[in-house]
Amino acid sequence: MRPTITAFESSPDRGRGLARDTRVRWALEEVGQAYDVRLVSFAEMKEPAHLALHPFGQIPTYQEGELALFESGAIIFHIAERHQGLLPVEAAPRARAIGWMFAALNTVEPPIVEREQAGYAERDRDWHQKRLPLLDERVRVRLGQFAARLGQADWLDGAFSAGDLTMVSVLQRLKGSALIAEFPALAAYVARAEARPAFQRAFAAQLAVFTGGQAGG
Ligand code: GTB
Repeated sequence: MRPTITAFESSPDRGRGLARDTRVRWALEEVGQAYDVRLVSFAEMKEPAHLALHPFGQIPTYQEGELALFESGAIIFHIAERHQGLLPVEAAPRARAIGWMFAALNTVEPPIVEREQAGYAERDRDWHQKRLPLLDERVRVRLGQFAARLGQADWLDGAFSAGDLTMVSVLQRLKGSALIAEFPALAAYVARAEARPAFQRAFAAQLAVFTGGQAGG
């Protein structure tokens, strides 16, 4: 059954692909599953109809028949479980790939989001400039640890997996920052993933929402 996801009607990132519908679109493209997109405004996301789908009033959501999901990680996992191509079939590498999804969302993403949000929410505080190096250092530590594990490999554990897709989606939030530039192997990892045709289609689809083209896959 063709799923429907939600995305921002007007993304604050102006089509840079940083909102979390992009990672869901990418997973759907990787497995060749066509999908529909329902665009929602910020006001609509807080209304009862959307809150019934997403208790926190956010995007993305995912509907497939009777099934309604929220949380990008859970949605990617569901897509990867239902289709071939994003999770290894063999139990041990499959479990490791799922572990990397959790690592991306629980260990790497939080310091990145914290640093990003400090940029908008605390900019005017007199302590902001003092706190920034501490936030940068937390991100740097995680990137260094992750870069050490990735080494010179193309992907985390052999073939590209949902673990790579989730990790790259998280690292993309640092694009253009000096922090990712400190780790050329990570910048190359992101670039390698972004060169995948499935990512290109997902990116183009979310950009089309901003430019007024056709959304969806
Ligand atoms: N943990 C949830 C998940 O992974 O699905 C987080 C979902 C989430 O943060 N959704 C955001 C949202 O709906 C959009 S992605 N926010 C509206 C609200 O909370 O009211 C976060 C995001 C938004 C915008 C940019 N940007 O413009 O650069 C980047 C990322």
